[in-house]
Amino acid sequence: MVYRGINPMVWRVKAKPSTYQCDEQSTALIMIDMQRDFLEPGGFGEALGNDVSTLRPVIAVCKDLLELARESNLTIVHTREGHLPDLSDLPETKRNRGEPGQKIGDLGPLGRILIRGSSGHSLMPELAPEKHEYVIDKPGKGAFFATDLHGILERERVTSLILAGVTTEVCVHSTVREANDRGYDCLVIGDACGSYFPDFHSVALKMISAQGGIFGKVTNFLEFSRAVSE
Ligand code: C5J
Repeated sequence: MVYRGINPMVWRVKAKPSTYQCDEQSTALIMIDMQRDFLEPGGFGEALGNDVSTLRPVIAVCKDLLELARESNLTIVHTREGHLPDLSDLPETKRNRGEPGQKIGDLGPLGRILIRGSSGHSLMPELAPEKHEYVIDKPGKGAFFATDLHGILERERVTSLILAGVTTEVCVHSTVREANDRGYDCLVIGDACGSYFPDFHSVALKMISAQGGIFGKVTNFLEFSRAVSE
């Protein structure tokens, strides 16, 4: 549980489609699926036929964002997509989808692909969680499905979410949509998100901020850090 002061700092972040406002006490950073399985060769991302090097620039931005969130005392949640070793939480449809060279649960260079406890499932070492930070293991794309994320955020009295991670159009998008339906005010840090498909990345961000911010708002790390240090 993060310490709560009496007068929380209010931040106004330049964002699309309009200024996003939150305060340090009711805001959490949700760092989505920054796992070796998505970012390193030999993992799930590559097994699906993707060039994982496209995601590498995102690591440094996520690291800066994580450090800023730590300095600002935000509630911090890391998520990891993955499945139980006996695959009991893996729908057949998900295992069979995409005809990857190797499927979820198969043995690859990073251990069993997308299986909890394998080295591919772990978070990138640069973004390793600190002891008091939450780590949510999720079997789906959205971070609220079949997890206790909503309960944790309610206990922490969090109402605003800052989102980053991979991939923009899949797990980030699914999580933003789920969060929006649960009443959270979402801000996506665009350059702290990444996709194997640059055009999907930019369209996915546009889809969030379009129509008056139908799912939330979008900014970049520079604007967020400016607002926090003002
Ligand atoms: C995918 C994710 N792309 N974390 N997962 O399968 O976005």
